[in-house]
Amino acid sequence: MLNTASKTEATEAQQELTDGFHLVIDALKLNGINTVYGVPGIPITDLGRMAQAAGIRVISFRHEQNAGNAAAIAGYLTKKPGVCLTVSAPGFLNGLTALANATTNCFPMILISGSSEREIVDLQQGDYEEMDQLAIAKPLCKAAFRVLHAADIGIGLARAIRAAVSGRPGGVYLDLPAKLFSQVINADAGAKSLVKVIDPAPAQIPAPNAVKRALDLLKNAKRPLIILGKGAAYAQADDDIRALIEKSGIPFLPMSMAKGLLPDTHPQCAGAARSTVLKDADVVMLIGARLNWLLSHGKGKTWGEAPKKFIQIDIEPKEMDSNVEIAAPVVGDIGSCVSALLAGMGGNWPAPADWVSAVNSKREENIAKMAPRLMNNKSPMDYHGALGALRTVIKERPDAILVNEGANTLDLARGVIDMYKPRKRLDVGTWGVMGIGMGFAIGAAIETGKPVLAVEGDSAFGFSGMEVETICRYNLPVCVVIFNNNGIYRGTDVNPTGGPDAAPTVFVKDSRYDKMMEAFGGVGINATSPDELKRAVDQAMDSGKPTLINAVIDPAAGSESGRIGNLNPQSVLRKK
Ligand SMILES: Cc1ncc(C[n+]2csc(CCOP(=O)(O)OP(=O)(O)O)c2C)c(N)n1
Ligand SMILES: [Mg+2]
Repeated sequence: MLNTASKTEATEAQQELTDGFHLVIDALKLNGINTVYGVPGIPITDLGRMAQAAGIRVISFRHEQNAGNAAAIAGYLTKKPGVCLTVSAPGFLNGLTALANATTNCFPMILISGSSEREIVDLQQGDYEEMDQLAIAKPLCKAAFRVLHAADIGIGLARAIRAAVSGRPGGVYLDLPAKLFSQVINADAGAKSLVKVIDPAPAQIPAPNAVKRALDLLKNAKRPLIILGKGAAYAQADDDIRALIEKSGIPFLPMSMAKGLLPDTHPQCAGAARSTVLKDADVVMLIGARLNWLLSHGKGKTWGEAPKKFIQIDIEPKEMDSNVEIAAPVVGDIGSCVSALLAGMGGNWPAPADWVSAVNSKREENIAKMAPRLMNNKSPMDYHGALGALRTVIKERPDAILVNEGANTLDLARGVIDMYKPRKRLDVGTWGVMGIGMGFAIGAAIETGKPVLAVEGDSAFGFSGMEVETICRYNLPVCVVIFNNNGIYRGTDVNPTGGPDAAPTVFVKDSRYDKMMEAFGGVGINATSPDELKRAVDQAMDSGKPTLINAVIDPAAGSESGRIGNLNPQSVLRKK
């Protein structure tokens, strides 16, 4: 009798089945991925439904690029890959911009996309949403994989996770053809096929002689400088980085998204003396910062005449000597490198006192110069008046997250709004890309639960503006402030022909973006002075209600391309 019963049970267990849908969900959950950002449609609609039913948070967007940006910033904030889920061909392509941007910025992200039938795609027979997605994704991300058999889903996801977060993080593409989802396998075999990734981003310890070489150079410097990049912020080695900087006494310069790693108000912060320190420093230590265009490639006018030596700390060996000679390369993960440097410094470290006081006086001079401009209460507002108000909002709420994009709106906010804590400033990053705004704001709100202030140029906002509906739908604590100057850079250009078309940089005058938020049940406010703006933002940040404030900025206040107008090619003919 007993024997028969156990036989029946065994047969039943053998017949228990699972399929591609469930294996993808189980693999995500097994690896602690509890949130997915995406847009539904064939072939992934049911995957989203089933994921939600299984307890995964499925955040549904209006456009895949914004879902992708949310996933990317989730990766940056958590050091776990953010997952974006898209439909085939057009949905995939919409998400691909975010994947490429994540890769450029070294944010760990996985774009999982459904795709059409391989047999038809490869014979180019015109399938529904036909596209060779794997081939297209490959050059734009760190790694790309396709899974054809349900039994390989576990391995496929494990490879994607490892590729995204180990070494230099980046974007990974995972192609899941429609047929895979309904493929059925034995449940037992399915469970055994799943892989829990152990130690997905193993520490990479720097070589002791590389650490010593760097410390020798730094110790003998007369005018040393430390530059912190967003790689340093990503590392979450905040205490050691702070200890290294404070023990060394060396002035530090935070790149945009590294602001707040140490407070911008820290006595060693050289943010307000940027041009002086870049010109005059003799030894520069880069921590998770690359010598790309944002640092003028480490050479030329910005870096002055004084000869310089560079120490570079980066996880990617190929980064060394990318633009100029690196005198002391230190290759390893930022946390391990910084702790090795700290340990090697010993008790007695010479503070470069003359240099520090020279940098301090320049900083104080520049801060004093800016102060009165930030206090003006003009209406319509100029950038400084409006930003003066927002600077106080963040000072009073150092835990809030600031998202920022635009041209003048970006460059001036970066300089004016002090940050006090690590990973609170999220912006256009390495590419200076417009369109990250609402995706980053939503991703940050979902992942951290903290209030988000998104300071957006009116053009920048337009790239992701429809997601205000998403913000309302999930009732997220996001306050969007649009610096409405009627256009790109300025709203004052005219069509030189006198024809009826507006100039290419100009938008509808006096638009009321606040009405967009009201359409979805959020709070919309039109603010015309810094005082009004401050009151409205305070209220939004304290209430946590989805809010959009249309901040009316003088259309003549901005400058072409903000601070990077020099990158515009000039027509010799036009100048004649
Ligand atoms: C994807 C993308 N498209 C276009 C650009 C070019 N671009 C740079 S800044 C900008 C908008 C600047 O205007 P706005 O956001 O209104 O800021 P403002 O200077 O007016 O404050 C544009 C379109 C870009 N950086 N990224
Ligand atoms: Mg504008």
